[in-house]
Amino acid sequence: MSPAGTPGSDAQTILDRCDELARESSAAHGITRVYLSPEHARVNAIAAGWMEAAGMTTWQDAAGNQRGRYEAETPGAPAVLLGSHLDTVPDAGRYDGVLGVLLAIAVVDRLHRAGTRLPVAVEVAAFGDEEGTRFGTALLGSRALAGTWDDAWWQLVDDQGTTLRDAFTAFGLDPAAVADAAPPRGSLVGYLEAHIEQGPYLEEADRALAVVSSIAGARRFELTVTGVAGHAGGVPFHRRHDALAGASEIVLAVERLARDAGCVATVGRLQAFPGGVNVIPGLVEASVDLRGEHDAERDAVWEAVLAEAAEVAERRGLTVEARETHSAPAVVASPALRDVVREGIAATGDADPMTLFSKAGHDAMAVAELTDWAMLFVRCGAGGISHHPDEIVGLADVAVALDAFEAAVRALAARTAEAA
Ligand code: HGY
Ligand code: MN
Ligand code: MN
Repeated sequence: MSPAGTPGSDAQTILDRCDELARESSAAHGITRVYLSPEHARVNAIAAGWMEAAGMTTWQDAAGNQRGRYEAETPGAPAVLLGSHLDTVPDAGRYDGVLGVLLAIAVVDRLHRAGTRLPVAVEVAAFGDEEGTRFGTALLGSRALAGTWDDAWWQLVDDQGTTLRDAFTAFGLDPAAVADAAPPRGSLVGYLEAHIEQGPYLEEADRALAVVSSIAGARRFELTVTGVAGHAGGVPFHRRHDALAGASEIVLAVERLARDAGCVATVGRLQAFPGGVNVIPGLVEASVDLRGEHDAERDAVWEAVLAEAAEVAERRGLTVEARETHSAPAVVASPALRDVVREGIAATGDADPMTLFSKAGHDAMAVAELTDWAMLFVRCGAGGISHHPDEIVGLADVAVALDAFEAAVRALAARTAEAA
């Protein structure tokens, strides 16, 4: 095997596979791959082939997640679950989620090539819907695995009007069997996820890896601002009820209130209707994504946003309605598994691993309902850009991440055996 971090190495194979999966997109240009799409089915099949080549038995679970299991020295032993997601945001980068799935498969491939069987099995989950791009509510795949599925989600519809229920059946899944995605209670010893940082801090610190302390809790809303459409020339200002002007004040309030509270908030989508250049907008639909390290701080920001929106509505003669579309509480990594990731990073020669709080959401937020979890962050370059085609990771960083991830898995297996 080529030395780590060189062409032909395991790390190069991982990057080549990221490039291969990047070609599976519904868009003519860029990477867009959503839950229960033909592209989702194709990347599941490709990942299954790589899992099988790594000595795993594979299956697609009842929620469309691609799964694999590398048996323990004692068949049927509890497993450490590794994973991340294969779905993307629109016009995505090629490493968000995908790198974590491929690092997981590469760890198993190393064990398999070495003929090693651990005291625990190693399972991999390639989750199908971390982003929530298609149906608005995120973490659907990992929540099914965690056993926290909400039947109210069956009525969610995508932008074509297809319900989640119909998308399930079109993908060959049985909605009534979604609970089968959850592994038996007690069958997991923990969940480890490797993921690109999606931020600038590792690059600024000139470090390759970090252990994650916690993940911000996120809430998403759909805002509807209703005014009165009218003639762009004929209606004097004092008679206007301009939904877009009002919504614009609210967007700036979202930014200011979140920033002042140390949270983050984004209006990622905003549409004005009827959309004529010479028509005063009578209706605006906008999204709000709001996150905080602590749920209480985040929720206080939302209350302040609603209060300011009410003032804008009153002053401008508008109505403002907010509908929550997603909510995931902040989660703290389990100390024992965080130590295992720290041990893995230390095994690569970084004696004092960096710790980072994740403002980006991850499947670990959902899996936290089922088992202990920890995450390994990998530096991404170009200022940490992500959710963008310019997302980038370095070959050497992937190599050291693979070494750290393998060491963390071996450490968790050893600790589990000692504790047995
Ligand atoms: O939005 C997030 O933080 C994640 O990438 N889904
Ligand atoms: Mn993402
Ligand atoms: Mn991600």
